[in-house]
Order: sequence, then structure tokens, then C-alpha cells
Amino acid sequence: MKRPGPTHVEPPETDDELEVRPPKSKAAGLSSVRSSFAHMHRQGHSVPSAVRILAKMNQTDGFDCPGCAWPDPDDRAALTEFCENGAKAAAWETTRRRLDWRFFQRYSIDELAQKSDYWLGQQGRFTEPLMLRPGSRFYEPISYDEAFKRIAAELVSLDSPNEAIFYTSGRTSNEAAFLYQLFVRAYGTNNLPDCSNMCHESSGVGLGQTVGIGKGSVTLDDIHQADTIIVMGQNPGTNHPRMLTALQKAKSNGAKVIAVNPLPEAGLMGFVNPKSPAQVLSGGTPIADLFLQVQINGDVALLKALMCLMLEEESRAPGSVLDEDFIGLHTEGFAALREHLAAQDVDALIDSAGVSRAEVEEALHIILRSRKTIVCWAMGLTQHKNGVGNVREIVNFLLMRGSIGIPGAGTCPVRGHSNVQGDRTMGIHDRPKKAFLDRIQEVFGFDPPRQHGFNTVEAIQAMLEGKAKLFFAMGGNFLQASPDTPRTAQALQKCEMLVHVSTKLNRGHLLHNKWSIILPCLARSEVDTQAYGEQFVTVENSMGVVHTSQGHLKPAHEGLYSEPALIAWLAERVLGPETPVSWCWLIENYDRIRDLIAETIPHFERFNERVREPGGFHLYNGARQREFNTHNGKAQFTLNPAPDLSLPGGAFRMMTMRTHDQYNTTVYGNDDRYRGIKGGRRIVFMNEEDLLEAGIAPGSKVDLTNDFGGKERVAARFTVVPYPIPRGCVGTYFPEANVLVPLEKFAEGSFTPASKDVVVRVARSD
Ligand SMILES: Nc1nc2c(c(=O)[nH]1)N[C@H]1C(S)=C(S)[C@@H](COP(=O)(O)OP(=O)(O)OC[C@H]3O[C@@H](n4cnc5c(=O)[nH]c(N)nc54)[C@H](O)[C@@H]3O)O[C@H]1N2
Ligand SMILES: Nc1nc2c(c(=O)[nH]1)N[C@H]1C(S)=C(S)[C@@H](COP(=O)(O)OP(=O)(O)OC[C@H]3O[C@@H](n4cnc5c(=O)[nH]c(N)nc54)[C@H](O)[C@@H]3O)O[C@H]1N2
Ligand SMILES: [Mo]
Repeated sequence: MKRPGPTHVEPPETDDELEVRPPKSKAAGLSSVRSSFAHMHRQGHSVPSAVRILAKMNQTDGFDCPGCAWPDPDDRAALTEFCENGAKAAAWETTRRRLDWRFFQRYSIDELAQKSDYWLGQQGRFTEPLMLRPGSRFYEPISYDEAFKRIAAELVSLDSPNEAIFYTSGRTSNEAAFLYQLFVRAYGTNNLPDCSNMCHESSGVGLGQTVGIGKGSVTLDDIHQADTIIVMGQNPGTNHPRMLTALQKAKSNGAKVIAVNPLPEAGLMGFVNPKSPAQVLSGGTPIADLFLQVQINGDVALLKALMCLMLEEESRAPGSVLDEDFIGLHTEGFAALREHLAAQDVDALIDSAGVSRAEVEEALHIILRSRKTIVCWAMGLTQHKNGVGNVREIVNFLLMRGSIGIPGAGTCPVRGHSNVQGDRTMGIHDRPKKAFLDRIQEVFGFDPPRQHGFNTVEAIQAMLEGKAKLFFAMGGNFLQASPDTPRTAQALQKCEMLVHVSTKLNRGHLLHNKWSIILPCLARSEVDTQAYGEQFVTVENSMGVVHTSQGHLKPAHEGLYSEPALIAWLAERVLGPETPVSWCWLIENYDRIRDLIAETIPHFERFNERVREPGGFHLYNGARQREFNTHNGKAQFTLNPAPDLSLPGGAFRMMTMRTHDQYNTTVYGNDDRYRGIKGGRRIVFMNEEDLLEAGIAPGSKVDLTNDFGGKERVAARFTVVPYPIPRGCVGTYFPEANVLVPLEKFAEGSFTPASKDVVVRVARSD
């Protein structure tokens, strides 16, 4: 038999029709409305059908947007509580196109691998389970029963439950997540890596260590009431567009916004609320009062410089800067931080941050206006080797002025996936706390595994070493979301079995060693009918509000099952119908799952009752009330050295980021509108002076290389785009540049891959 060639794990080139325009300085406006409807139209929806779908999004009786985790305001806009990118997510999910076995008779996995990610995602919704047999290059249909039988047989035959890995992507509902972790732990492992490992894990770890809870402390009302909001390492115009409405409201209440970013992202600079005719006519409002264009990873240096200047100001006017009462009563470690700051060279810090002294002083002036300060952040801070340190330094900065646990002040890690925070609350965690496992034992009567499981990085390493043999994914696209793409592909292809619970085709489905199985499922926007009638699920947003999500649309296919139902079936096959719970009985009515959640997880008492209140309920958050759940009940000041940002001669520091036209690995289109890039994704943004110095012409093709750990990584034929990015820094798109992100370079303490700090060399392609 002819041996199959290697599967193409990298998206093919797509920059034949590249158009480059100057970047925009404002986000949204009418073009965002046009784009929303254009995307719905592309998926087969007429305007009335699009309006019907979008009108249900983020309403109290509707479905939660499957995009980001930004919270819903109390005064929701009837019918229009969505953004352009939420509309794209809805369009992608509710497409009228369907994908069945006939498609897979036409295309082998090798042919599919030649297609772009955009093309794969456009082929429609899965309608039936599919299986790839050993040696075959074509998926074929199988029954659910057969699929579960095979997966169960494989799970039962492993030498140890720790040879199986159960991944979760953060869109999974609370109900599905709770059942999933229960099944996985009853099966016998904590191997529950999730997308959070690659995302806000650094926030969870850094906040947990310092303020005793791995979640942000603020509510949406706090944002509206704040005097100063610092937005660091985040591109809200693209990734959390509804946040701009909240920032605008805060500004109209008198807040000042400071943006800290290597790029002048459109949404940080200005916003035209498309729902406000007055704004559309007047051209909108500015967002950032001050833009600090740091170099990549210059944030610790910036925060430290600010804190040094705060201390200088305090010695000039004692009592004017520090909140001595708060520090004395609620914190530990300030003396050591003060000593550490006294030993810093402020000019060197400012230099390392990449900004001017005048700008830092202007920031200080804004910050010292009030104590109601919020810091918002996302991937620009967490995806660094010092990602945990970045978060802890933000906490230091806030604690000094007592800017936590009072209205209008606190920490705001802005979460990505719509239920990534809820999944963690439900126990999707490779390192569960002892108290959580003890509770599982009390409620369900079995002894859950106590040994830590694999996070994402460890899971890839374990598969490469042959220590893990079955990979099961509850959603997501592990292949392309993970670092070092060829090695992740190699790792997955060493497994005996790959199982993907998915709604749509992605590159991860094209990997194959022995058995690959795709289990299609219902999407969030669709009606989920069980024995007791239509069910809703629940989610937790970025600010700890738990609320319902109810699908209204007819399912993409009558044979589709919900994620909770798929888990229950599998669990029944593997563990037996009543072990440790009556799986199928639970599925009849999701209230039964929620009753178990209420019994197991703190602060979910009377869950079924409280979640039915319109808008849901806020989970208890100690930091919000200055109850710090640390070893001594005090918030901790910490010492976090500023990273050494020197680069080897001729090298650059690369960040990987999202375009305006994608959802993580899902490509909606090729229009990164705000940055002025259309028609291509294999792009590298570079500073004009750097280009001159290197003798590289704009528009030319370059190869990017990285050799971390002695391994040569190449991303070939990227097109150079001159861009207002600091010198020494370059930017590329995720996931095209993931081939360059080293698996072994991750945040200390959280294992979050350092995908915003990849040292690369740039050379003209031959
Ligand atoms: N439409 C849409 N919405 C999304 C997503 C999506 O793909 N599409 N993804 C969702 C998910 S899972 C997540 S986690 C979030 C991600 O939301 P973001 O974190 O906004 O996403 P990124 O594109 O990674 O952007 C990172 C930003 O950080 C900046 N940056 C990079 N390095 C540094 C640094 O060292 N310091 C500072 N200060 N800034 C830096 C970049 O210039 C960029 O503006 O969005 C969520 N929402
Ligand atoms: N270089 C680099 N790498 C990164 C990042 C970066 O900034 N730079 N960001 C990281 C971050 S923040 C994250 S969160 C991860 C994302 O990692 P993942 O969450 O694994 O990736 P997604 O692209 O969000 O997953 C998309 C897939 O989910 C499936 N899906 C969509 N809807 C549903 C549904 O309703 N049910 C089910 N079962 N499946 C569904 C579809 O098959 C789709 O192809 O990537 C990380 N990787
Ligand atoms: Mo994320």
C-alpha cells in the first residue's frame, strides 16, 4: 500500500490579491452594520431572517453571543445588543450550508488540507458522525452508536486513564462542562487542558496569588463609574467591540482612558457608535485620552516607572498618593516593593518601555486624579514568558492606591471565549483545587484522581513522548490554536484515536493516524429539545455574571445532539448508566444538572431559581469586597523583575494577533479593515525605518525564522507591510505564524505559550 504523504498542517498562502491601505483611527460606524448584514447574506440569510436571528442575541430570553465574554448591560438595546463581529459569529454558526458524507466522498483529507481555513469553514454544518479508518483518506458516515462504541472501547483499553486527554474550548456551556469534567474524573484523570491554558491562564494564576481569586473584580457598573481606565494589551475594537460602548459611557461620565499598546488600534483611538445617528453624522468620539505606544513586552517597565514616580510624588506630598490605611489593613509585602522600586533606574525603565518621559508623566497626572482606576487587559499581557509577572505588576499598581474593592476600581482581565470563565468555575482544570475534588468525592461518592493532569503544553509533550494516546476535543481547534504547529500535528498524529465534537470543519479534523472521529453537535443558537421539552443552558461572562442562553432556531439537522447529551451517552458507555450518576436521566431536564452544580460548586445555591431571573446573577467575588482569599487574608504585593528586552543583532520581537475578520482559528473573511489589510493573511507588519535599515522593500516576500531551543522554525513567504509599529517589533497573524511559536517558551507559572514574544529573524525569500 502506498504510504500517505504528510498532512499539510499549515494554512496555504492566501495573499494573491493583497490590498494595503492606511490604518483607520476609529472603529465601528456604518461600515460595521454593512459588514454584519453582508456576512449574514453570505450564509444564505435574507435581511428579515438575519434580523430575526440577531434580534435574539444577548437578550435575556435569547442566546448568548458565541463570540467574546464581554458582559451585557442592564439597559440592553432591544433587538440590537450585538456587534459586527458577534453578527459574523452568528452568521458562521447559522449558515444554511450543510456538510454530509457525500462531501467526504468527493474530497480526501489530503485534498482538503490544500484548501484555506476560510474555505474549510465555509463548507457548512456537520450533520452526522464521521469516521476515518486506519489507512483510509476519506471520512465515512457512522452511527452515533457505533462511534460511541469505538471511543469507549479505546478508552477502556488504555493502560491508564492518564493516557487520554480531554480538551475543552471555552464556548462550552456550564452544563456540558460540568458533566464533561465529572465524566473525565470518574473515568480517572485530570487531563483537562483547555483554551484558557493558552489565553488568560496567566491572569488566573497572577490574580489568584495576589488577590485570592483568578477572576477580575469589576462589574460593568464599575467601568461606567471609573475615573481612569487603562486598557493594556488589548484590541477591543475587534475582539470586544461592545466594550467600546462601555468606555464611551465611562468617558461621558468623566473618565479618562489610557491605551497601552504597540499599535494604534482603531478601537483604542476612536469609536463611532453605529446605533447613534448623531455619532454617525458627527464622526464619533475619541477613546484614548493618552496613547502609550510601548514596545512589545514593555509593560512591566512602564508600570514600574509609574510606580516609582508615584512614590516620588508621595514623598513630595505625603498622604496624597498611597492609600496607607488600605495598605496597612489589607495587604502584605509593601515594604519590600518600596525597597525594590527605590533601587530602580526610572530613566532606564522608561527607555525599556519604549515611551517618552513626558508621556509617562502625563499618565501619572491622569492616574493621580482619583482612586477609581481600572486596568483592563488581554492577550498582549498574558502571552509572555513574564505573563504572570505582568498581571502581578498590575495588581501592585492598583493596590498602592487602594484601587480595588471600591466602586469604579479594580482588575479587569477581559476574557476571550464566551464561557471560558464558566468552564473553569465548573471544574475544567488540569490542576483542580483540593477543596473542589473533596466536594466531588462527597457529592458523587467516588474518589477523583488527585494527581495534576496535563495542561496544553504538557499534553502536546505527552503525546509526542507516546505517553498519551487518545485525544478528545470538546470543540475548538487544538491543532491550530497551539504553538509549534508541525510539532502539535506530529503529537496528535501519534495518537491512536482523535475525537472532535464540532459544528464545522477545521484543519484539525484532517489529521490522521489510526482512527479519527467527528461528532457533530447542536449550536447555541438552536433549539435543544429533551424529554422535558426545550432546554436552556447557562454561561458566565467576563465579570462573573451567570445567565441563561436559550436557542431559538431550528437545528441544522434533525439528527443532531447537544453537547450534554453526547457526553452523557459516552459516559454511559464507558462507566455504566448509573455510575456515578444516572447520565440519561440528567439529560432529560437540564435543571437536574444545575441541581448537581448547586450542590457541588460554591455560590451556586438555588441555581435554578436565581438563574431564571432576567439577566442572571453575580457570583460572589472576594476581591470585589476586599476579602482576599490568600494564605493570610491579605492582598499580596509581589516583586516582578522587568524582563530583559535586548535582542540579538538583526532580530525582531514578534507578536501574533487576530485580524478583524476571524474568530481565533476561524477565518470569516480576509478583511482586516481597521488595519487596512485586505486579501491576505501571510503578512508581517514592520517599522519603516527597520525596513530601510534592513534593505527590505515594502511588499516584498520574506521568510521569518525562529531557533528557540536549537530547533529551526520557518514561516515562509510572508508579505512585508510597513506599519506604525515600534522599532524592533513586528506583528503577524494567528494562526499563520503559530509555526514560529516555540512550545517550550511559555509563561512561568501558567504555561501560557509566549505567542506575543517570539524572537524572529527576517530574510528576503529566494
Ligand atoms: N472578533 C473576535 N473576537 C474575539 C476573538 C477573535 O478571534 N475574534 N478572540 C476571543 C479570544 S479567545 C480572546 S482571548 C480575545 C483576545 O483579545 P485581544 O487580546 O484583544 O486579542 P489579540 O488580537 O491577541 O490582541 C492583542 C493586542 O495586544 C497588543 N499587544 C501585543 N503584545 C503586547 C505587549 O507586549 N504589550 C501590550 N501592551 N500590548 C501588546 C496587540 O497589538 C493587540 O492590540 O478576544 C476574544 N474575542
Ligand atoms: N499564536 C497564537 N496562538 C494563539 C493565540 C494567539 O493570540 N496567538 N490565542 C490563544 C487563545 S487566546 C485561545 S482562546 C486559543 C483558541 O483555541 P480554541 O478554542 O481551540 O480555538 P477556536 O478557533 O476558538 O475553535 C474553533 C472551532 O471550534 C468549533 N466550534 C465552534 N462552535 C462550536 C460549538 O458550538 N460546539 C462545538 N463542539 N464546537 C464548536 C469549530 O469546529 C471551530 O473550528 O488559541 C490560542 N492560540
Ligand atoms: Mo482566548
